[in-house]
Amino acid sequence: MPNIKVGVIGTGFIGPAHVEAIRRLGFVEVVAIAGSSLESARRAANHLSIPKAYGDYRDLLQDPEVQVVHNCTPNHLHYSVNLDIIKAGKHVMSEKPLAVSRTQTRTLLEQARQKGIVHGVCFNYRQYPMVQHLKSLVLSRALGDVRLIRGNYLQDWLSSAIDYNWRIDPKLGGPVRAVGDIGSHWMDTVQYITGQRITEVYADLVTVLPVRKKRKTKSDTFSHGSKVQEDEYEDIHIASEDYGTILFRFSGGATGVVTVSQITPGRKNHLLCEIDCSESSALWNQEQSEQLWIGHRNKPNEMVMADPALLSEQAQPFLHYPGGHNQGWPDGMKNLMAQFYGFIAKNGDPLSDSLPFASFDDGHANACILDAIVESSKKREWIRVSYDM
Ligand code: SOE
Repeated sequence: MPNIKVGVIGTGFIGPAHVEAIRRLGFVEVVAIAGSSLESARRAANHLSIPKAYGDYRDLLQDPEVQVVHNCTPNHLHYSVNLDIIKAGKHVMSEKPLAVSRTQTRTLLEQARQKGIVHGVCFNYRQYPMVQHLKSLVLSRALGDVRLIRGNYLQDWLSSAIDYNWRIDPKLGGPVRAVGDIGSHWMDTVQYITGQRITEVYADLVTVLPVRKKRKTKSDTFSHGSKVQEDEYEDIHIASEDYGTILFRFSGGATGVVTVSQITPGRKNHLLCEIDCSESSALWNQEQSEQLWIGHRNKPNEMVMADPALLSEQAQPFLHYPGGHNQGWPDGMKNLMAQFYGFIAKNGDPLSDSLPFASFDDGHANACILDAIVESSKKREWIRVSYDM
C-alpha cells in the first residue's frame, strides 16, 4: 500500500512535534509544511527535511498529493483553517482546542460529518500505556465503583509577570486560557479513563497576575521570560485566567475536582489524575508516566511499572519498549498518530461511535464544558453542561 501523504500547517512548538510523531509510524509521509510566511515555512522545511514549503496554507490545501492535514496553528485560527481543510475534502488532525467557541466547534463537527472525512483532535494523553491500563482496570471493575475523580494540571512556564505568550491574549488563545489550554487535557483524559461524561461544573477562575510585561520580540511557548535581560517590554492588562479550580459532577454518579495552574513554580507538565473507587484508588502522573500507583485499604499499596508483561492486553500495543526503558511525551503523540493513521489506512468509518482517538465530537464536547465553566465562574453557581451533539 502506498504511504499516506500529509501536510502540516504551523511551524511553532507543536507542528514539529506532530512531524516527529508521524515519522515514527513508517507508513505516513510528511510531504509539505505551511507557515505564517514563506520564509518561516522554508526554514521549517529545511530544518525538518520536508520537500515542499508553502507561505499560504490555502496553497497546501490545493496540493493534490496531500491527503491528510494537521492544523497546528495558534488557537484563534483553528476554526477557519479547520473549515478550509474540511472544504478541501482532506482528513484532518486538529490541535486542541478544536475552536474557541462552542458555536464554532458545532459547525466544524457538522461540516466534518457531512463531508465524511476522518477528523481527530490532539488529546494525546489518552494514548499513554498507563492511561490505557488504568482505563482497563476501571472498566473491568477491578477497582470497584468510581466515586471520586480528582487531580490537577500544573505548569510553571507563565509564573512570572515577564512571561508572555500568545495564549495569554483571549483574542489569540481563546476566552479561557489555563483551563482551555491544559485543563481541557485533564477533562478529556479522566472522561476517557472512566467512561463518565462531565455533566455539571462549579468553577472559580482567577487572574493572579493582572498585568504582565510583554517582550517586544517574540516569546515562544515554554520560553523563560526571566532569563531575558536586554529586551524592551510593554505592560499588558490580562483578561485570561492563570489559575482555576473546578468542581465536577459526572454522568455515572462520580464527583470530582481539578486544580489548573500555569503559575506553579517547579511543576513543568504535571498532569495528575487520581481515581478513588470503592475497593481501591489509582493515581497516574504524566511526569512519571511509566508508573501507576494503586492504593488499597486492607493490603499494601502497589506501584505498577510499565512492562508489557504486566499490562492489560488493551494497553500492551501502546508500549514500544521493554519495562524500564522509559517512555515520554513523544510516545503518547506517536500512539495518537498510530491510532489515527491506522484508522485512515483501513478506511475506517468516521461516523462510527467507537473511534480509537479523540474526534471533533470530543473537541465539541470540550467546548460545551468550557462554556459552562466560564458561565459558572461568572455566576458563581453550579452550571449543567448542555451538549448539543
Ligand atoms: C502549553 O501549555 C502546552 O503545549 C499545551 O498547549 C499542550 O496542550 C500541553 O500538552 C503541553 O503544554
